[in-house]
Amino acid sequence: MRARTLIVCIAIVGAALKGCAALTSTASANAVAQAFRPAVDPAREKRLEWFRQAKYGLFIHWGLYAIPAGQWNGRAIPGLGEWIMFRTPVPVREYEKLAARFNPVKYNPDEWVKLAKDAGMKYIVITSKHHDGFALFKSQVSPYNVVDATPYKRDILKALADACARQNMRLGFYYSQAQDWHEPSGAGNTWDFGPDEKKDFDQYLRAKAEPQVRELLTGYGPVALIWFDTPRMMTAERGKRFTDVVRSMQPNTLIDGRLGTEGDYRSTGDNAIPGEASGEAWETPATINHTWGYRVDDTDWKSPGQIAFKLIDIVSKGGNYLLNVGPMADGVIPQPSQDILRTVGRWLQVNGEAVYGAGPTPFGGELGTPAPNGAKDVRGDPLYFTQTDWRVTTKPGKLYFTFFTEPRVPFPLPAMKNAVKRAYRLVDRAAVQVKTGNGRTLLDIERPIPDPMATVIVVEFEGDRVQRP
Ligand code: H79
Repeated sequence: MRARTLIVCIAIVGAALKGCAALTSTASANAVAQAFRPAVDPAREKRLEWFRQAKYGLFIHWGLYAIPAGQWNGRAIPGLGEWIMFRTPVPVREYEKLAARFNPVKYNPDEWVKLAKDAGMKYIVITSKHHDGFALFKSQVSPYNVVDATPYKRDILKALADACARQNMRLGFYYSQAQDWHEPSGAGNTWDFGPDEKKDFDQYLRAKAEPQVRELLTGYGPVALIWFDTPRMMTAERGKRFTDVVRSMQPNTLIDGRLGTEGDYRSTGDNAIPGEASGEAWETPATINHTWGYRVDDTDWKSPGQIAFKLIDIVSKGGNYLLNVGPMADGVIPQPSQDILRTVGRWLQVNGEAVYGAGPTPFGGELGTPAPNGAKDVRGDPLYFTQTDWRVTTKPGKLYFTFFTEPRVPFPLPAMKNAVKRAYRLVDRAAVQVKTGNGRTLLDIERPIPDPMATVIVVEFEGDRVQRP
């Protein structure tokens, strides 16, 4: 797929478009995303205020699957690390034996929160229970949890919630509401329990999923959000039972876009970045390599530059970036993940003004163009020829141009009616000359740009918002 993408890029994009380009897809046709239908709701807008400012969060996938780390009986099981029980498949009676080996003595939640802070991330979302059914918190309704079933015996989430409270970090919980491969009536485990259609799914929801979500909203302080996933068999009525639990217990807690009924914001597909900007609140969950749960053999990390591009790209389209790490079974986040996050964090320390609280591009031409003939990707979403050289984010009276490659000089601003007051480099506030030529406003950007990873030029203009001609 990647090789083909490259060839298509060179053959078509190279001829048709200026600058470097890559072929990506949008998530707009994603079935999950379509379940979300936003209506104007002042209470929701209020709940979303922090989320719209935050822009960048840390996703953590951790559970029993970190022990096999992608290998079962010496054999590599392809796919996502956290899906190993399904893909092998492993019977419940065998998989649950992993709990006796879960003893993450190096787990240090204060270090995890500090890492998120150093990375410039403003919220953390951790798997409280993934599809395998194992809870990282003490539960009264199922003994299949870290306190009752492991030698570690301590509540992972409580320790993380305490560390987040100490360091003023927002914390949310991923909860797999529909799939639960440990339970006879949960969705997904057909190898032990037969087809889903024959299960008493509501029995599972009432006996485990709903009460566990209640537990998460009880013992862990303010919960920033609940991140539901894969809404199989989730009717609107079933979804509403979860909404009622969340709203009645913590009215400020956000609900993501994958519950199966309306949530507070749109969730794109996994790793799917839309092609265009949107004013609604949305979030892309994404991997830093190719798996969510730790796999010993997945060392294909995205570079800090790639992560920075995705972050600015997403912010310029109005969204949030929820970037994942998969800690190892001993409680340590893989060093390469840490290094990558901290490198991007150092860039954000200087350039964060272009990210936090910034709005989407008022232009859009810089994002690229849809592929001709309505071409679709494997998901069925429209293909985009994405431009990768620069992006625009905004605040009242300001435009932030982030350049990922050396810009063409002089750089012509996209057409706008507002007069430009001044321009400067964000890194050192050095003035950038503003000229006009052929009716265009031009920036005399000094080359080479000071930060080869990405350099931000701030353009101040008359008025609050850009007026297009
Ligand atoms: O938690 C992470 C993933 O485990 C979860 N969402 C992110 C945030 C997720 N659940 N389902 N999926 C992602 C889609 C999974 C698709 C596959 Fe498969 C799993 C492809 C291969 C294994 C299911 C089983 C579809 C084909 C075989």
